Amino acid sequence: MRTYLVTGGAGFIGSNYIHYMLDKYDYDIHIINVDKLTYAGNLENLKDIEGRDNYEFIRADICDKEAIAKIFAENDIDRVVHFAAESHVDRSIKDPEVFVNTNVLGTAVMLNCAKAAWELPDGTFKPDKKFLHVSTDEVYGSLPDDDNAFFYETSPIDPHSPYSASKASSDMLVKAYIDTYHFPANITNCSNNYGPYQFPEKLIPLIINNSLAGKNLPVYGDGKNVRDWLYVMDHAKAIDMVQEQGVLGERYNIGGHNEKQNIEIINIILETLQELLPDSDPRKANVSKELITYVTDRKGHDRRYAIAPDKIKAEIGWYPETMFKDGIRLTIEWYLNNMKWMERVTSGDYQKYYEAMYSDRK
Ligand code: NAD
Ligand code: TDX
Repeated sequence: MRTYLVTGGAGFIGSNYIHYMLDKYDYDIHIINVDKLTYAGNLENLKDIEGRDNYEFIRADICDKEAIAKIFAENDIDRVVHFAAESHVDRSIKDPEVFVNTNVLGTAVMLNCAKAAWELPDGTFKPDKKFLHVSTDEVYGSLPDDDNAFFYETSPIDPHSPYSASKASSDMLVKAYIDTYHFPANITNCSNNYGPYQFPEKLIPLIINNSLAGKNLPVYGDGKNVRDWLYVMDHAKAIDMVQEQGVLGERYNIGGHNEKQNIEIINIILETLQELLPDSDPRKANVSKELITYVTDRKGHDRRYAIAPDKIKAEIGWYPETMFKDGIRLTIEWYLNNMKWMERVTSGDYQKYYEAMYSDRK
């Protein structure tokens, strides 16, 4: 039975990945979820699997060398899937330091502990040990408004925000371990994810939540920035396929050729909510294009992201299975059916954060 060490498993993508893996492999794998539970970590995302004897949660900071080394010492880890990170660009603009700590130093700790646990006296590694570093398309910077421009694995690394700079740095550290030690790792660079359990600081859940509450829908700049949206379960599947079928040492882009302007996304959400909410639901009257409010642009706002997924398709056979029209419907339905989750997440710290982030936007 393979043992997985998943970092950041209480966050958005990590919790969806754990669900995906336990659905797929059931009791054939053992998962250890290591998460610090920052504002973005929510164990409620995993409450349906609590108590399974092949799933275990350990609260730890990936920057804590001793805690991470102890987990490797006490368990024969076969796979590391490294999600844990500070992930929100706006937060990184306000407070870059924690991004450097978690994303760069935390990744260094993970690499070092895995290397120490897996390395043999002759400098080679124990067989069938693999580390997958989950990264982002934002490391490639920004594309022009040109429908034929894409990010390839060979595109220059050109990050702009403190978030993407910290992720690019962590990618480089993984590359250095691969190049220097032949460390058994892969890097994946994925486009914007959407789906259940996403923290409502990110565009899609924020727009769903604000629409239902009749609050303004803040659009940064002209609303024409483009993101390439991928349903989170398609990302989870890609990670598993890269780890099991990818060539060690290689980087794989993950994305679905699903580029949309932010304003298009907002309009689709409003239309879908209008369709899904029954006339008897008082929130239906709140859902209106009149809520759309253009606000001060994000500093250094990347214009367009678009992934060329040619390599992962040709070499591994992965392709996105969820059409955006289906994925966004499933996502909105999930939020409508889980309003208690949303209420708990948006109370407390998140509200304070929201005020701090938006009070100075006119
Ligand atoms: P998230 O913010 O929802 O979750 C991050 C998780 O990491 C949380 O559970 C948090 O508690 C945990 N964490 C943070 N700091 C930690 C630390 N020091 N020690 C241990 N745990 C810590 O993020 P997400 O959207 O799920 O993203 C997961 C990964 O995927 C990140 O590495 C991110 O860069 C990458 N990624 C995200 C997207 C996206 O669209 N969300 C796209 C591509 C890549
Ligand atoms: O209120 C908003 N208004 C708005 O116009 C918010 C929160 C966002 N936006 C815009 C900014 C972006 O162009 O929407 C777009 C998407 O914004 P985010 O949801 O903040 O995502 P993004 O900045 O694109 O980064 C996301 O995708 C790549 C994740 O947060 C990263 O972790 C991932 O690496």
